[in-house]
Amino acid sequence: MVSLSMVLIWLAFVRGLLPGASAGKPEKTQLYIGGIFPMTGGGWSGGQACLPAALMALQDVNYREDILPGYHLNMIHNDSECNPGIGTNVMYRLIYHPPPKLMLLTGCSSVSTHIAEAAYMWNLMVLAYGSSSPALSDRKRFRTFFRTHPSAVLHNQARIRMFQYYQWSKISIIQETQEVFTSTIEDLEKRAKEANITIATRQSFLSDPTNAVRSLKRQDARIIVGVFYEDMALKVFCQVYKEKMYGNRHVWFIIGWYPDNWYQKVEENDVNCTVDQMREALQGHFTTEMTMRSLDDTPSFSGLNVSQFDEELLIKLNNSDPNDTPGYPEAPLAYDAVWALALALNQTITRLTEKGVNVGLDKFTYDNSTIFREFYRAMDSTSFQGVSGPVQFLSTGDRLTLTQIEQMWDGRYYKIGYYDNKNNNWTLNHSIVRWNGPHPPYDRTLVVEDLRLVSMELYVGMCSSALVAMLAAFGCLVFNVLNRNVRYITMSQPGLNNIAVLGCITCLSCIFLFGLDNSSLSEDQFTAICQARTWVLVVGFTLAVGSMFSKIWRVHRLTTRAREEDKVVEAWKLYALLGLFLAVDVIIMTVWQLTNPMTRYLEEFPQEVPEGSDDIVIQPKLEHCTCDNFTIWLGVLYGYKGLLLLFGVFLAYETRDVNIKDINDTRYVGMSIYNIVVLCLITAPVTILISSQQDATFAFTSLAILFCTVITLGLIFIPKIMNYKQKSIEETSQPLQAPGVTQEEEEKQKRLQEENDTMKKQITQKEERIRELQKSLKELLKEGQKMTNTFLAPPGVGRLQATGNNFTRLSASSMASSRYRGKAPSISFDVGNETIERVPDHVMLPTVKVTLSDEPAEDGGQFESFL
Ligand code: ABU
Repeated sequence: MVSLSMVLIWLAFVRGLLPGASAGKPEKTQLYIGGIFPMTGGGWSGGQACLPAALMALQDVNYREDILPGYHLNMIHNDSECNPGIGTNVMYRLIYHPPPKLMLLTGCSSVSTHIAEAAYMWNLMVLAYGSSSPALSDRKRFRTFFRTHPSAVLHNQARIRMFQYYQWSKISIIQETQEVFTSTIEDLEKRAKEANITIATRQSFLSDPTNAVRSLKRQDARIIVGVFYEDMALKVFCQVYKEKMYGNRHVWFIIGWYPDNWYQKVEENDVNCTVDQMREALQGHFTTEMTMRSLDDTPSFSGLNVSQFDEELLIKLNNSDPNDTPGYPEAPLAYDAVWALALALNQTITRLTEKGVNVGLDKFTYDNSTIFREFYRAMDSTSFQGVSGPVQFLSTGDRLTLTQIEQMWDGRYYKIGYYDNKNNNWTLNHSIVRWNGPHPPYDRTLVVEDLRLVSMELYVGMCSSALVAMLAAFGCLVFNVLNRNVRYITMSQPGLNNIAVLGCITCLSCIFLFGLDNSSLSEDQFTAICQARTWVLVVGFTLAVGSMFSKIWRVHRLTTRAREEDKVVEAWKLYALLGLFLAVDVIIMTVWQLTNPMTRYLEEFPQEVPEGSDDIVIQPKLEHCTCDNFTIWLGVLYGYKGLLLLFGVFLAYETRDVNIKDINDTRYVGMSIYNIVVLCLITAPVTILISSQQDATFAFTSLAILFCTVITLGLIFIPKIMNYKQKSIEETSQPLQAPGVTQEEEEKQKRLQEENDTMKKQITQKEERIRELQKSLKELLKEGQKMTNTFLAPPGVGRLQATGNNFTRLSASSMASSRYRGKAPSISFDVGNETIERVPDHVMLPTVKVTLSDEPAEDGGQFESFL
């Protein structure tokens, strides 16, 4: 034990650790620097590896005769706990407790910021071995600040490059509320903007990241940059595990300077997750960190190459696991920082000598700017090969290095590439980059727009039906035109019927337009179709319903007006009425289109997640035609058409019993109007209710149009076609009018024809009656003749006695035909007190009077004859 202590003491003397170690040599002048190391506490406790590295450097510097000859460099240090308050306290103690310190060595950005901001007031330089905050690059604020630790902006350049490479254009950020991280993120935002990368959300937290992580989840963050100290990283990823924000849908980018086993310290940091859970949450995440060890084994100015440095450091760390030691990655920076200041001090001696200032470095005081100025310049121009690589300071006091990118897999970090910030080059070993899923995650949930389209089968079915109906309508039109001179057709207002057919065809063509959607149209085309189909349907409806309305109105006039001249409705008036309806349509539609043109509107439905896909959601959408004040315009149109239909129904009801021969389709037209009203009453509200179901809406609307048109055509034309078939061509094809006969004359002719027919019927009936009476008379005369032969009677007067039971006395009288020529003859029968008289028209017959009596005749019955 004693011998081991002796060896160590000897080594210490040999390495110049102890003052006065160089026994026999002139006493060295002691120089002091202050060291502020974060050894404990939260945040970054990198002092645990950096302090031994710095002490190692001091040893090596003091060992070298050519560096600071005659001086022995000492460091008085204390723990800042990475806490700005404690760090500032340590600084004051170092400053106000002699001896004066030539420089302060710091780590942990939040401490360095406070110290570096104040140090210039004591002519003190600050050299940071462990401060990454980009804020520290502000020379105006941190006038005497240098650092061997590169700025965190170098992370950002590498990150942006990665985002671009994997085509991630939307990222999210979570940060601990510390200036170091805020300034890092500000720089990241600036660079992201330049690279056209969107920051979807930026969450910050002070000590509990729970809500921030939840918020990221709510915002569907996928590519997430997290900047926080190691203790917070544990909390963040425990929450990430709980929120399931890892795996094949997420990529995390965090800081790479935590020790490799940082995630295992769950217990000591009171984190409510197991190591396995942490490992699971961290699987596949990326880290970025500046290279802190030389990439090759080139010996540094100190004589050590990086491997030798690590070996020595391990001894200093008592062979504790470097992966478990905070600050182990930064240890070369602390080693090089001491070398940098030693070399700068060395340079200062030379500079002072050159300037003829014969004052030793030990004469430095906080108000001595001479030494300070030279020291600053020397530091500014420092350039040497360190164990961390080339050490050189920019005008901002920063240092440039490569950025190293690593990925964790199964709890281990693997180097996957480097980014050369100076030359903007990068090398990425793609073969070792792994993903939790089959491909790199997407930077957002892919929202796949799914336009709900009318089913093709339904569209084809409805269009085929519409086509058949249109052909049938066309057939009706042809029939009507070809037989326009057939009396039966002529008397049914064929012109208006033709217009009704055209209206039906127009409405049917709407079915083709209603089914057109995004599958066949562009957005602009759809907007055009929106306008077109409204016009087509409105005009078609008016043509069909308006022409039937005109017809039924004419019949109504004909049957309800008392005066003959009021009954007459000239044909031009019917067409004018139809024209009026169309004009109202055109006015409404034009004003509508000009003030609130119809446009395409996409109705969005709740998103659907397809089975087996985490990255894609389906966003169902449905195209509609709409405009501003759509309901008002619809109300105007429905109101107008509704009134037309309502009035049409009234007229149809009023004329329901009218059966005017040759205005032969009145009743059918009325029925058509009823049918249209009923279908419209059903269709209009139902289509509004089911408007979100494209197939149902299309089917319902199309069927309504089909029913309306087909029933209308059927009611108007089937009876005509049947009638046409029944009647012989000779009967029906007699031309009614000579060419050149006016419509008015035609009407008059029709009325006369009707009257003539009615009278003919009456004549036929009367002729029949006359025939019956003549027959009866003849029989009576025959009977009379017989009786005259039986009984004696004076000439001209006969008396006869009936022997039958039914009547006992019969008298008959007749007048000589010569006396009554030109008057209507009559025959009368007296039965009891009643006389029955019949006067046949147009027949010149003698009057025979026959009296029937129940009483027995005194003379046994008498027959009087005037023949
Ligand atoms: N690499 C450690 C940096 C620590 C800090 O900037 O606070």
